Amino acid sequence: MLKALLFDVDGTLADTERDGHRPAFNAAFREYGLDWNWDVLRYGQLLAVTGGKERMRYYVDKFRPDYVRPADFDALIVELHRAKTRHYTRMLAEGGIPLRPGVRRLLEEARSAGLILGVATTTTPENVTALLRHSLAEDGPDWFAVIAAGDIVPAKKPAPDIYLWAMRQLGLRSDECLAFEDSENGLKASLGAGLRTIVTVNDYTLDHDFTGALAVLSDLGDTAAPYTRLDRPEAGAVDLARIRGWLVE
Ligand code: XBP
Ligand code: MG
Repeated sequence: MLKALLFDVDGTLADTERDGHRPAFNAAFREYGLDWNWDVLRYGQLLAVTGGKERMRYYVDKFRPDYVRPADFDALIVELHRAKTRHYTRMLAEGGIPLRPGVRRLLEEARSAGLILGVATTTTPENVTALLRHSLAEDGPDWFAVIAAGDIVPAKKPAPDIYLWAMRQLGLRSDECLAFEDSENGLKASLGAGLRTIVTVNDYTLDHDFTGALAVLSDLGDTAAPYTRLDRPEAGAVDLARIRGWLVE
């Protein structure tokens, strides 16, 4: 029986990567006088690595052989990441980033139906809270029984740990939950945790391998703007009835 819906955040609840995290990283780099600048294309390559601190290290390793690391490089990464979180949460508070199509509708339906909602993400807890508060509702964070985020598990997605942690907190088994993801790394994590998973793609993840997903969709869709299903011809709006149908196919 379906008891809980577990959501990835970045790219799934909202398109936060290109116009949220990316400019926030760049603002932090400028603040620290670094000549690092991540354009849209480069950021797409950097998304191969989840986690902001891990992503900055990967950038230096892979793309900046010219950069001479200071002795306190580890501390610098932590500071940069803190600055980036500050810029990101400020940007959310100032303008917000809208939720993706159908997200609010499905969250509201699930809540009224008594399903448990949860978050399982690689991003920092403050970022999740800020997004839910500014883009969903003032009490948005309280809609979720568990917010599993950031460094709470050392091994980030594609490792399944963050999903396993969230399910342990909820006291639920994987067959009682359903995951929502937007990327190959995210899908690996959810499948690795034994979760059936609905994928909604975005510009950065369109060409990812989504083998094993329950359904691969353009987005969750709304009646006025239906989703298209990428793994077979189908359109509509994802609601609980449709999800339950997919689960027994
Ligand atoms: C997204 C990520 C994160 C964000 C940046 O993960 O990989 O690293 O890009 O956030 P998910 P932080 O899709 O699982 O939410 O800088 O806070 O890590
Ligand atoms: Mg994601």
